[in-house]
Amino acid sequence: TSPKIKVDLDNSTGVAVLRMQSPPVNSLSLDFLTEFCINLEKLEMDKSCRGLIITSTLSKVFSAGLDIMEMYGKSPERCGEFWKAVQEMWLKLYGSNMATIAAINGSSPAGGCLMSIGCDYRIMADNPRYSIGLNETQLGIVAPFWFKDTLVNTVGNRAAELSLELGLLYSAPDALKIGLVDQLVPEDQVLSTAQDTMSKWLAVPDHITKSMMRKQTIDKLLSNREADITNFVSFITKDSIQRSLRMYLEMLKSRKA
Ligand code: CO8
Repeated sequence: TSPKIKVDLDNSTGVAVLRMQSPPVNSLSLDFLTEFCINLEKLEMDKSCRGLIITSTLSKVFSAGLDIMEMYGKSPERCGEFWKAVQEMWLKLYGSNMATIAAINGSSPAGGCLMSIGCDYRIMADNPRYSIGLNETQLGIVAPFWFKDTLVNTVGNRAAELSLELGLLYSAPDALKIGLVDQLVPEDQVLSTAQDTMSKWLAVPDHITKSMMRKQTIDKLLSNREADITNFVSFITKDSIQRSLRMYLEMLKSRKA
């Protein structure tokens, strides 16, 4: 199978661009997450790499979030393995020593939003048709505490409360208003703006402050990792939750017709 992720490291700037290239929607399957983590680990260990920009090669979609097929009709063991990979992706990204920028050039629901808010800064295409948010409640599922924590850290408690309880997806302009993204630029300038912005982040020569800001949130998952997996598996394998997921999948398919 062809790689779902392509990484280009510019040795002169120390900035890597990670492109998600898994059609149709860059959904986060177990294979995708594994590949993502391997790439992140490589960059993290590479002393010459100090900045990471994450973007998508697909038109219209940054990432559709967790692959729903990984949560539907799968064995508890497989669900556990999948969830561990989701945790790992977030731990590596949120805790990265690199400066990280999400160049959001399309829609970014649920897990796509988690990936975006795992970065230090977000630049989104100024297109009202693109949306971003933690819409889990609309699928009949509950965003885990560390999704919630990351959102609270990004937009504050009140905006996070509204956003999570209603499962809101924000259009790019609305996302800017609540601070879910930091900047909107024309679609063809998303990556170049990310490159320019990165130089500002790299001019500040430490990641200790970043770690100070994020450590508590990360430690909370680290010390509850197994319980969080058990919790996910028992939740997602419930008949009622499986029914919700099936209905949501059917809705996604019928929307197309
Ligand atoms: N997983 C699997 N398949 C998907 C997903 C997904 N997340 N999203 C889309 N697809 C499929 C569609 O079903 C469709 O399949 P097919 O071609 O066979 O009909 C194909 O991808 C293309 O999708 P669209 O036609 O919808 O493409 P568009 O370009 O029109 O729209 C969007 C792209 C906006 C990304 C749209 O597909 C969308 O809204 N997708 C759903 C996004 C979503 O709600 N994801 C939530 C995933 S759950 C999650 O990430 C966190 C879960 C936390 C669990 C906690 C439990 C305790």
